Order: sequence, then C-alpha cells, then structure tokens
Amino acid sequence: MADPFYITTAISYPNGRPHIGHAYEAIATDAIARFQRLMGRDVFFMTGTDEHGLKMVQTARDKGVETPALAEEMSGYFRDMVAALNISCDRFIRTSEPAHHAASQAIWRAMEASGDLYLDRYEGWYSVRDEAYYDEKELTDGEGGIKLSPQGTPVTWTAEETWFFRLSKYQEPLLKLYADNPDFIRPESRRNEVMRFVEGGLSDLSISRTSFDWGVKVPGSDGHVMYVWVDALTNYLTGLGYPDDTENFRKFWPADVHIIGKDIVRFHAVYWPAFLMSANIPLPKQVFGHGFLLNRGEKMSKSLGNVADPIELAERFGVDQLRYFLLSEVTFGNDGSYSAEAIVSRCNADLANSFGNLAQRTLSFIAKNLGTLPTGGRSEPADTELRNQIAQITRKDVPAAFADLGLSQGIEAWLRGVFACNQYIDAQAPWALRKTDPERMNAVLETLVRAIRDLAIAISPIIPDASARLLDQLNAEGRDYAALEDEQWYDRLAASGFTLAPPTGIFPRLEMPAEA
Ligand code: ME8
Repeated sequence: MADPFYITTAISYPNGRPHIGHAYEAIATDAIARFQRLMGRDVFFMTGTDEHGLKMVQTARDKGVETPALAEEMSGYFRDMVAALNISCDRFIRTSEPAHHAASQAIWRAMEASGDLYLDRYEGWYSVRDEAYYDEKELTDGEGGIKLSPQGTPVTWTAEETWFFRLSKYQEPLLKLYADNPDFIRPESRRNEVMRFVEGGLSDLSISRTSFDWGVKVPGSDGHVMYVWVDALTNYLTGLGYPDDTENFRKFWPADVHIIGKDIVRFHAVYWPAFLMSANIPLPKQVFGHGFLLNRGEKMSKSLGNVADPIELAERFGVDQLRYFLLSEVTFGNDGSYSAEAIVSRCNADLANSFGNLAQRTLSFIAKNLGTLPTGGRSEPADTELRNQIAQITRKDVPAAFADLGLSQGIEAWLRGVFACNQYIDAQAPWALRKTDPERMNAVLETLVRAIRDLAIAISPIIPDASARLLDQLNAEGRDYAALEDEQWYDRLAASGFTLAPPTGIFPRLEMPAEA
C-alpha cells in the first residue's frame, strides 16, 4: 500500500475574486502534491472556500446582495481558478456544505466534553478584515484615532455574550509541542514568532458570535454561531469525512502539511493544535507559512488597483509559464515580487531559450536527419559525465529539494542540468558530426535524448502540461520519479522502431509587454 500524504491549502474567503496570492498558494501546494504522487505516495489534496464570518456578511451588505448568493458566486470563481491553473486537488470544499456544519458541531461537542468551553461576556478588539481578536497590547495607533492590528487592519470594539475556549490551558502543551517537533512550524522565522507569542501568555478565546447569524450554529445554544475560524480550521477534517470513522479519515489524518500564508500562522499553529488537543484528535505534522506576493514590491490592494487576476496572467503568458515563474522566482517561505516583465524575462531565459531550445534543436535534428532514435554510437567520457550529472540532479538533488518544500531550490538544481546539457551540445556540436563522424553523433544524440526525458520528468510537478507534451513527443512510458531509475527505456523505445515526428515547440518566446 502506498504511503498516504495529505496536503491542504488555506481555504479562501470568497468575498472577492481570487488574486495572485491565492493562485500562488494553490500552485505551490499543487506542485508539492504532484511531486508526492510522482514519488508513489497516495495523495489527498484539498482546497476550497471559507464562506462564513462577518467579513462575508459585510461585503454582501455593501454589494447589496444576500450573503449565500455572494458566497455561491465568488466560490465559483475560485473553482474556475483551480481548473484554469491545472490544480490537481482531490476535493474542493465549501464550508457552507451541510457535512461541514455537522463536522464543526462534532468538534465543538468534543471540546465541550473536555470541559474547555464556557459562556461569558467578551469585550475587546476585533478586526473584521482579519476575522481576528487582538489584545490591546498588540495594537498600534493609526490615522484619525483608529486602532490598528499587527496586520495593519482596523479593529473595532466588540462586546457581547459569547462562548469561550480555554486556550490558556494549552500554553504549556503548545510550547512542548513546538519543542518536541522543531518542524511543526516552518520556516524557522515563523516558528520563532509563534513561540514568542505563546510564551507571552495566552488568553482564553471568544469562539462564538451573537450579533449575526451567518455561520455554523453552536449546538444547544440558540442565537450563537461559531467564530469563523473554529469552523474554517475544521474544514481539514470535514474533507476526510469526520466525524464519521471513514476510510479516508483513517488513512489521511493527521495531515502531512497545511500550506498557508504567513498572516494566518497563529490560527494554524496555536488555535488549531489547541482545538485538536482538546477534542482528542491527533495533530497535523506540519504547518508551512509561505510568504506574500507583492506587485512590483508593493502590497496589493484594491485601492491601489494593482490586484492581478491570475487567470488573465495565465491566459496571457501560459499556465506553466506562470507556475514556473512563481515557484522559481520566490524562495518558498519568503516574500516575492512579480511583474509582467519579470515573468517574460524568466520564462524566456529558462524555458524558451534554455530547456525549450535544447529539446527543440535535439529532437528536430533527429526527426529531420534520422527519423528513428540513434543507437550504438561511439561513446566518450563526456557522455558518461553528463549522464552521471543528470542522474544526480534528477534522481537526488531535485527530489530532495522538493521533498523538503524547497521548490525554488529544486528548480535551480534542474536548471543546472539544463545548462549542463546546453554546454554539452555546444561542445559536442552534433550537427557538425553528421558528415564527419556519424557514430559519434549518434552517441551524442542518445545522451541528449536521455537527458531531456529525465529533465522533463524531474520538472513535471512544476510545469505538468509542458512536461507531458514533451514526454508525449518521446512516447515516454514511465513518467514518475521511479522511471528515472529505468535506464532501459531508451533501448526499448529505439528497438520498437519508434520514429520521432518533427516536434512542435513547447515554450513559445513571450513578448515583452509594451506598457509598464
Ligand atoms: O485567510 N500573497 O483567507 P484569504 C501570498 N479564509 N499569499 C496570500 C496573499 C498574497 N498577497 N494574500 C493572501 C483566509 N494570501 C482564511 C483562511 S484556512 C482554515 C482559512 C494567502 O482568502 C493567505 O495567507 O484571506 C491564505 O493562506 C490564503 O491566501 C487565503 O487567504
């Protein structure tokens, strides 16, 4: 039985259309999910929309529509984005689903049964934009006497009767969790932030609201709906069938990794494990807080008018091009910047001019001059050297980096392999050998075709469609990482009499945008 691997993105607020930050998270998570599948793991990958809470209610009110209608329409755009960006999720969850209400009520009852819930009056600061409660000591003064959260969003004074969760009881168990599992929160910088926050003391958390009714009803407590984060975090369980003892729940829980943005690490690394401990449910193995994507170095906001539509970017530059750009440009965990110019220049340099050109000139030369795959050429040490280098990169360096969520590091290793091939092709000049030394040319071309196939497999989690098209041209049989160990594929294919059709280019050169 393949080893199970459960990975999730955050679920997005459908109070607007998806932006490039949402696309980035979905793409990065998809690359990891695809990588694990190609490593032979039995993967369950979930994403979706987080539809409750005051932010949704207020946005709907401002737009003059009903909240469920807003959720329905906007959730559809997130689903469209998932399809448009080739995101291979196994489940798209919506928190408005009845099954999710049932799961949230079940975890609530489990926390109640542990004696961790009590009714009291909440008075304090709340940020609707973050859907978060903040302590007075965390706030700063903004313009016009407005108080701001650590995320820079306005907070308002809230006072109502609510249910509380005894978060304070979990301060020590949480600190022990972080100490015993240094990889529970990654990257390191976020782990330090969380530890400092928890060491500073935890107040009990208000977990229900009475001033609006758009949410999951608190069981046995009329007039209360759950604080949106209680139900939102529970989505990770709902998707596997909790509270029923389903096959998926037994197989995939606890999650291997929750991929989220840095602004919501506190919810995932403090509240979520505390809720789970209280409900006696095993904890996820890891929470990874990626960085933020900035438009030309500036924070994106609707008022600045610089919120890019990811579907438009993908249509303009190509889905794989957008994926490649985002995952190579930004070190996973750090913030990064994007612009049309940066997408064009990176994709042209790495994909069109380096990998695409390597494949195109090699395969079209063979198609034109030989038709079938060359065998029995006269090998020289340079061939073995390249083969060893490509084997090291595709079988060791790339998978080791991807397995550790080092997406850009894996891509860098891959690119070193592409450059090595281009150097080899220039040094060996097979075109010149055609007349002077065809036996030597055959060995060079064979070495190149093998390398191109290996590089196409290794990079396929990042650019799945382009890799598949290239592997189709080669009629490649095995396409997972185990296939990289199979060195006989070439001989079998050549012996089958396979003829290479004139290849079509996989990576068109992109035009530099005229406007800035
Ligand atoms: O936080 N760059 O939803 P959300 C990169 N519903 N990532 C970004 C980003 C940016 N500019 N802006 C947002 C929520 N994100 C909650 C999550 S999970 C149980 C509930 C990331 O729509 C953000 O960090 O505001 C989060 O991981 C995801 O996009 C959804 O953000």
